[in-house]
Amino acid sequence: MGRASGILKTVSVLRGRGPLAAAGMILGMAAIAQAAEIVIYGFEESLDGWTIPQWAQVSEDYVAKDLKISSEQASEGHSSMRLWVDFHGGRWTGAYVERQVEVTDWTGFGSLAADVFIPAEAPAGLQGKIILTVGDQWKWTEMNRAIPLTPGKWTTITVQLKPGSMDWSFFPDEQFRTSVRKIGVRVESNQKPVYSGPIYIDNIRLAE
Ligand SMILES: [Ca+2]
Repeated sequence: MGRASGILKTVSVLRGRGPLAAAGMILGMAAIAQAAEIVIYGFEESLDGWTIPQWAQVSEDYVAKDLKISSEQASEGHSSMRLWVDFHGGRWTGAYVERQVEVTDWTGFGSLAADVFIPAEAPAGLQGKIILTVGDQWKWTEMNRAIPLTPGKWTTITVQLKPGSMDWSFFPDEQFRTSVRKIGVRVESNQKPVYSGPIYIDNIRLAE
């Protein structure tokens, strides 16, 4: 099995589709092999299983109110995932969404990226992070820094998955990307700014 078809198989299962769907994607194979990057969640037809987890819905620290797909903004295709948030300021609050993945072995991939958009009228100061839940113990694993989000623009948040990556609070070994359980994205306000409105997430992708 060639590298591209191996990735194709992984992606088709990540998306929860069968081998027929994978065969249907073969036309895109050359592009995948060339770009070595594949969109795993594009929010074109559904939320692809993404949710605001129950614990976040009942936590005072977490302020995401509603989640749906929207054609108001997109960095890939025609729609994105829209998260309605209510950052009231005065202390740390976050808006977190996640999805459990079906294929946990990401050995073939070197990085994960997600695009996040906040409207032009939103204040500066909001920041975003990718969070993975990994391993047999389902360890919550955050990036070691948050990425500033620029109002009116898409911001790409990228994390490296390979051994020795500098993006986490520890240096991951080869084991790290063999057991990925969940992908999460969190936008946070550390005491400020105050913002109530939409945040858009799109084009969640893996690259070699
Ligand atoms: Ca999209």
